Amino acid sequence: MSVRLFAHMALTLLLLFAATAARADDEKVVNVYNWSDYVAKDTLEKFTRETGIKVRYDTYGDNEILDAKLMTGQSGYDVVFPSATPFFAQQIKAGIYRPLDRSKIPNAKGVDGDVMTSLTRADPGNLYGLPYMMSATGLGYNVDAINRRMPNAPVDSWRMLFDPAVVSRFKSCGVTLLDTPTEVVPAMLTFMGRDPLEQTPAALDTAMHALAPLRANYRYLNSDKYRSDLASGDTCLAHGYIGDLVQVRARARESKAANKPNIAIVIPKEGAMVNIDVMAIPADAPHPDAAHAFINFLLRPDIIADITNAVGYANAVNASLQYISPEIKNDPVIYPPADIKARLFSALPPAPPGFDRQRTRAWTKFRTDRQ
Ligand code: SPD
Repeated sequence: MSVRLFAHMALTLLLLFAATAARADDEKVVNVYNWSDYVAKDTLEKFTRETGIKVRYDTYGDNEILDAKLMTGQSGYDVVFPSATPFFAQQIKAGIYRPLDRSKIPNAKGVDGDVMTSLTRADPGNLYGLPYMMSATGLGYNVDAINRRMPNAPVDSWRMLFDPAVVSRFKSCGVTLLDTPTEVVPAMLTFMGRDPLEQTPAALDTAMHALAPLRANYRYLNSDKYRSDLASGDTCLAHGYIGDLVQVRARARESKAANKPNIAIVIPKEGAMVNIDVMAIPADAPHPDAAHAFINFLLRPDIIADITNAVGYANAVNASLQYISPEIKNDPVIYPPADIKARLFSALPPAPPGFDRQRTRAWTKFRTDRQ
């Protein structure tokens, strides 16, 4: 063998080795994009300690933000957490997810069968997602601020947000709405006694017409900021995800402030939407093995119980109940008893063609119209 040929072979081998090593090293990372405040303090650290896989973690506050990133493609994320309907369902149809390899997620066996069945509405055959956390959407309010302004306020009703004679009483202490029509429109339709899941131009028009004159009563529309403002007493009434409101209530209770707010949480008596956020892997995820390992870790009963205890959202792993604190397990807004469950409705199915754009346009106009 000539010296030249030998040198060439050696170089090729070296390059091959370097490429394999880089790939292996690369697999030691998982890029996660999740809702804010949706894991326990030590979840990511524990995962890295046990698996050697480093977690790069980003957060968002709205399905719309995640959707825009995923639909553009090459997000670089390995695990994402969309809400089952309508977002995850639509994204599956767009072909942006990779089927899960269940042999790499043995803990999926522990997921509640009924929850898996209800997920088939979004993910027929349960191919692409596994449930993470579940919650209704409702109201959180500052008990003293509301009582001072309206002693007999209908606190168990959507009237608090949508009845002009009621919500206008709270304008001065700060009322906020979630910044998504997929939550606000169904809530308004429920309040009006209509089918909350109707996605027709007529239903959208009805809801938006009722909302328009109320706009000046809402200090802002945002799906993240309301939590710190309600907890600090800067606002007094918020439309929010129940788990987030549970965190607000805990934060307010722990506050050292002399005038710390007393926060109450309500699932309105007229009915409320409940949704499941799922874990899924984008088709172009750079580290699919690490992604499977991460999902499997999150589904471990003790790990997901720690998360439920920390974030105030219910999970679907039955064996986790033994690790969940009695305070959380028995909280009727987190694990609702049968009478409350009976008034929850599942989230919106995918919208008919063209409707999404129409709804977004109506929402953008509402958001910017301050009157
Ligand atoms: N901080 C976590 C928020 C999770 C909210 N889930 C959204 C459900 C949408 N219907």
